[in-house]
Amino acid sequence: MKNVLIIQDVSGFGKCSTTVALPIISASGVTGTILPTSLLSTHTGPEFPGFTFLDLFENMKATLNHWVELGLKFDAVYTGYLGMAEHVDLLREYIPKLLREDGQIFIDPAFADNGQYYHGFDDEYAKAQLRLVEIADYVFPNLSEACLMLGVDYETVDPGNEDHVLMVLDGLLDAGAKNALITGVRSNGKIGATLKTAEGEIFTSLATFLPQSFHGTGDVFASVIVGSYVRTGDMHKAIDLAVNFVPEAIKATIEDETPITYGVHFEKVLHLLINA
Ligand code: PXL
Repeated sequence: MKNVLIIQDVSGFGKCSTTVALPIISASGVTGTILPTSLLSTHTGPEFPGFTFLDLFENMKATLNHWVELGLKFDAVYTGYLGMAEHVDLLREYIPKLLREDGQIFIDPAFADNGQYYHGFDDEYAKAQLRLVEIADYVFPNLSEACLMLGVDYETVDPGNEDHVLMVLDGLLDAGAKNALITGVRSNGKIGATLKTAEGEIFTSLATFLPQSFHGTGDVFASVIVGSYVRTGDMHKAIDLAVNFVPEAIKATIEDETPITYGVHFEKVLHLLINA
């Protein structure tokens, strides 16, 4: 059975990062092992002022050393929200020691949206994430994260303009990613993602655009791709699955009467991932 090392924060309430990645990867038929980077009461979005934050750097170091001593090896490593730029050097040192020779590294920078950094992040954090992009087999930023990492003005990039999207993808490949995927691209009223591979292949997948937006959909999207790709080895299928899964999760959330602060109810459509 394949085993993915998920390196993200644990936010107790609000459904994002590890609490999204683990169930999605399990439903995909892949084991998830977690390395928590930080522990928060909620995510850091504006709906939860006063959130708690505990950095777990020392515990990460001890855990990684323990796993190296045990000789554990993972089929893939998937990083998301870290919380501190200092984590990057540690991960660059330890990921190669824990990854099988044919293993894959997936990097979801997870630090910005709509051109704005999430609470607590800045240009230094974007630069640190770019150092993870250097070692990525696949990197999955949204346009905001890609622009902030590459020093491109977000306002000048149109997610509906293929040339603009390709320019940003080329920037990520030049930064060292073997393959790059931009999420949130738009075409003919639809929304989706465009992949550019090391070989120069371009693949776009689109689905219905729903105007409602929920926190955590980026984490849902990346986790579906990682789970599906690690199990099937088919990246086009994994992207199609993720692009279509997110609107299904949003529709299921809108039908529910819980408040928007409860996040996206991906649990209602997890069955779409079983044996997919
Ligand atoms: O969904 C990305 C994410 C993950 N973890 C934490 C966050 C966010 C986005 O705001 O605050 C703690």
